[in-house]
Amino acid sequence: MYDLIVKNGQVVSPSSTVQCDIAVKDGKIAALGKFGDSEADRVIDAAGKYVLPGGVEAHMHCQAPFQGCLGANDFFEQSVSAAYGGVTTFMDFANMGKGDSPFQQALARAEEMKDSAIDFSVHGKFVESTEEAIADIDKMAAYGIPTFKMFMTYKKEGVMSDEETMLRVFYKAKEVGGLPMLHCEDNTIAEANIEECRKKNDMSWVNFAKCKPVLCEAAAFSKAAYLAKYTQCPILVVHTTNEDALNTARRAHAEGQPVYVETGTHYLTLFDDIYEREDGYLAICSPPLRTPEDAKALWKGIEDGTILLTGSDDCTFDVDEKSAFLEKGPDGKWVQDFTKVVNGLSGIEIRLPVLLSEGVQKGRISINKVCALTSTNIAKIYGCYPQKGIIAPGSDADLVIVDMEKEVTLSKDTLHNNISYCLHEGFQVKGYPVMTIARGSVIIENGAFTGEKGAGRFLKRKIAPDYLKQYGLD
Ligand code: DUC
Ligand code: ZN
Ligand code: ZN
Repeated sequence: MYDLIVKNGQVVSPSSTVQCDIAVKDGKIAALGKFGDSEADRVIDAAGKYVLPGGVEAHMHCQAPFQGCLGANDFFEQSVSAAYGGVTTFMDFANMGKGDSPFQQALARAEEMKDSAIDFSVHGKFVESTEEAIADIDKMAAYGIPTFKMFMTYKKEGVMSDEETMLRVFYKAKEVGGLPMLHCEDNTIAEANIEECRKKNDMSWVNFAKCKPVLCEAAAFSKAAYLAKYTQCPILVVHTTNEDALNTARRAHAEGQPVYVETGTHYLTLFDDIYEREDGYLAICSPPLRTPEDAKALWKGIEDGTILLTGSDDCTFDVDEKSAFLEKGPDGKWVQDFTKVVNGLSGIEIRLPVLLSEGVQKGRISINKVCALTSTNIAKIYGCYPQKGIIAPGSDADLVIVDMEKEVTLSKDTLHNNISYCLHEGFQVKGYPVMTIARGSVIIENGAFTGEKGAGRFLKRKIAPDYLKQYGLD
């Protein structure tokens, strides 16, 4: 007797869409095939709908002290919002300052995440390369934390890794089967530009984007790719926004160099014209929003396989945090100073619908590609495949049922985070997750959360050596 059967759905993997039933027992997928209703305690009819492996979100910053702010969701709330967006596993980063132990901070982060309703994991973070810090890489990898984040900017915030740190982490990560993750923006370029704006006394939202242009990101991407080549270490570059950076990745891929590339749905759907608005500060994030032409290059990068992953980079800074350090002038308008605005946007709940609607419905990509970009590829490269990321016997029964006919107007009122604005307010999507199942339990159904606080488990990860040696996830 099975616990659950999801029947008649179109079951999606990166390489196929097949109509079949999914039988679930003890939180795992027991079998695929054709089953009778009497064979399970509960039967869900997914006729006319698609069933995808639950989303894996490996890039978010929840309750992460940054630029004087923290974010409005706690980890339980974050997991509920994620689940509404079809996400059944998420990962966050250790909070790090100089002198902290990366391993201890990663463990502390895992502890903070334990109220989550969905499974979770943690990435290490490096801000310096003391002997003790580097030695922690062994401990993290052995514990099931093989991914380590480094920022190539945010020097003033005290979280930038210099080149020495990057090199040392790369060498050690390579030794233990680890994968460094890079936020690529050249700090020197950004700071010099900010200084120029300061001299001209023009710290407008628009100038924020100009201070961190495409080449600021591409220069750092190139540096990271060459250091990775030199050390023969695989890397993953997060939130890539432009063609220059993608071309560096393409050159690396042509040589087989494992440089994995993520982009964010905000870079596909939101553009830098928002910075011209009075409330443009709400869209301040790093890298900044770019142009529609840059977004076109990203869709091309997704189509040709240069970009294999998507992440939301979710930060739930509400209006009060975004504006906490700003002042209003005599005209009642904001005195624009982008250096006083915390960087970050929300988006964990809308990654899947945006890709279904802007990607599949508009004929840019297949639903199989959406499966790869939101789940399978992420599980593979972050080392939790095939436990996560695929609908196959033996895998966790993490499923998201998608109705491609469902139309939703994105709005702060339709989303489930604790923030009172939505940069996609009024954005129409067609194709939406309607049910989310995490390890066999239905956690979103009929628009309601039916999961449990604390039901999520810490996920130990190990990356397949093949993915680290040579570019590609096959
Ligand atoms: N970018 C953001 O916009 N926010 C958090 C950190 C980051 O890299
Ligand atoms: Zn970043
Ligand atoms: Zn980030």
